[in-house]
Amino acid sequence: ENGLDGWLRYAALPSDIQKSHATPSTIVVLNSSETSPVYTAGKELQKGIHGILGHELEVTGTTNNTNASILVGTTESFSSVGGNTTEVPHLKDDGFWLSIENANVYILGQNERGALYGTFEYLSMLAQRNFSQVAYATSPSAPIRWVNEWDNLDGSIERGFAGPSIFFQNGGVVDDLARVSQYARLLASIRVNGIIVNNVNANFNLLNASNMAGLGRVANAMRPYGVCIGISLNFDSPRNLSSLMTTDELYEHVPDLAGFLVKANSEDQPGPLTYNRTLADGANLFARALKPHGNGIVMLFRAFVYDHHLNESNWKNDRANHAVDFFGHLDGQFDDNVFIQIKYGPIDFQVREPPSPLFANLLGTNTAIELQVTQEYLGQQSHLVYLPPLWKTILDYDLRIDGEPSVMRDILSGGRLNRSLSGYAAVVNVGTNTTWLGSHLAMSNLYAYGRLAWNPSDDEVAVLQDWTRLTFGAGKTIVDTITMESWPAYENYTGNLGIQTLTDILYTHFGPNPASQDDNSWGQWTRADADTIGMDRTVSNGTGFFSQYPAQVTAMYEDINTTPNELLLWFHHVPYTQQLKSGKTVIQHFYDAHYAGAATAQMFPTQWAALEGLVDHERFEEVMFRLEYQAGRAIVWRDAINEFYWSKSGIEDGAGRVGKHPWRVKAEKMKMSGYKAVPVTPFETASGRT
Ligand code: BDP
Repeated sequence: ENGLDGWLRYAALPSDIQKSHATPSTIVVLNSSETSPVYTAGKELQKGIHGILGHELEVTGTTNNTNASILVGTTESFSSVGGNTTEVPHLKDDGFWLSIENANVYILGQNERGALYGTFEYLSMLAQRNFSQVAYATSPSAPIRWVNEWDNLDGSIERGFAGPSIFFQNGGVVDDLARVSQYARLLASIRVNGIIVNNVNANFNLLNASNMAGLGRVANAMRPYGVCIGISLNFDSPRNLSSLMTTDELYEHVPDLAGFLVKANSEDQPGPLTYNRTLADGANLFARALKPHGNGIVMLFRAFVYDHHLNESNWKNDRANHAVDFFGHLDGQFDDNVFIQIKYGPIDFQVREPPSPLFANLLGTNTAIELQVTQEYLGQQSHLVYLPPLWKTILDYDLRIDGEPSVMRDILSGGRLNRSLSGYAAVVNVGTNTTWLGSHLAMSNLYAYGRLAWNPSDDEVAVLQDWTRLTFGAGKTIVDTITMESWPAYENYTGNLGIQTLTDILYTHFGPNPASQDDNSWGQWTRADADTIGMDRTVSNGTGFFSQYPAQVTAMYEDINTTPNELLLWFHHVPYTQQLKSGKTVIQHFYDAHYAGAATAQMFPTQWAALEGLVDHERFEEVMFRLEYQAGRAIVWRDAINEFYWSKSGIEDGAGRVGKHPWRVKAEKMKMSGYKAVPVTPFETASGRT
């Protein structure tokens, strides 16, 4: 088991269960060409039922057999062969109807993609030993459910932690696209319908003739799974490429193009502001090139625009304000096929952020949320962090627009603001490693992303349990073990109370480096000094960031007493001795949380050890290796952060631990044969503080 099939392993059920289950005898696939998702659905049913139940089933194209069968097709194709669809309620695009009555199974998609999604749903039930009789319809919360890959043409991946690109190498598209098809299969099974295949820091050479043809091949590889490809564009391409393809030429190769994604005027990328045009002018320019090619082809324009040459002496120039400063006044000026793609928080994929207030400022504009599956600031797949609880803090957040309920998931479904287009994007960055993300357990995040984009009200623990049953097996010990409290632990040992993940900010975004969080031009500041810590974002004394939220939210955060603890330092600048509601001081809470988080991470290898023999050896060992690493790194984090603030504030830990490094195996106590001691930067990550 090397992880390649992810959650689509179709592992055989025990033979007594296989035998006791009434199995359909044929698979009927209605109206499908070989590149259609319905055809894929037939193949997938064959493969899945063979794997799970051990039966070889025929695929036919006709319904005139009386034996129990699985029928898969669109509602339209079913009606056209005389099928009765009166039971099927209204389905949105990509939705499906699934009816299982003993061995009679009907999987009817609103479109071909929906039929494939219903097929994966049925197989997921079988693989999880769920043989219920059901009849239900489901439709997506939002039409855009995309992934973004930050792959470069040379095969490297920005913030990718699983080896080189499956799409590109040496400046062009790879020859063998087997991994691309396999990825499309995984994406279809979680109902992701679009993918941006190249980095948002886009290389204009993507648009040369040979790469256009290459993109055509990528689109061909993904099409049978209903995954449409799109590309990131560099705003300056026309200036850099002598012979530039036109949108028409691109369509010759990719007739079902999903759309474009543009990062403009951000982190040294060019954009419309460079040419004295507004960001809306820039977005509309691309949108109008796409428009003639049909509805549903969209232009995603990223809201990640900020000044990264900030000077901390002017700390009121708060990076958190920038998205609304740049985009708020443009509301209503974007064409109807433009989406503004907004990172979930106002800064940048931190371990805890409030939702971006831009969602409450763009009332007449399509928006999509940008989540991150690749764990850039969250341990880079070397730390287990199950992300959906973090995402839920955003999706369940009520922004109180005009004093009315305005829960983020209702804004994203288009319902709250009456938008017909809305959506989800996640930066995933899979690589050629057989685990896709570099870690078996990290794949739970990709799985859960698709599930939540389809239905953001799904329970994140139930989703993780489904993933676990599919990926490792249905045993209770397995399911219970993998429900770990990983995100709260990571937050506790890296940066709690809303201070953000205290990583090295300048490039790696990995290990602890709290000093780099101030004195940088990127605006990710903690404002820590000898006596105080936290960003004052109040309207009265601070950066005024709160004023970007609707009034009720502003009022809650403006008052330190109604600001939730977990975001306290995100919003307020306080003395280390400030008392929290628990009675603890800020600094003591900080110390304690770092010990608690590291203690939780120490438990992970022990918990995992219970699965020896219950899961396959290969994955058991690989996961154990990572969890042991995490346990060690959690201690490094704990001590580095605590000692940094201890040195800064001079305030002792009430429990007397800081500086003593409980449970830490120190390098200088080990026998160092062939190694020599070197000074470590930053000092606080070193054993012995030198
Ligand atoms: C930051 C990443 C950087 C990306 C940027 C973005 O560190 O590599 O280019 O976001 O989203 O988080 O554009």
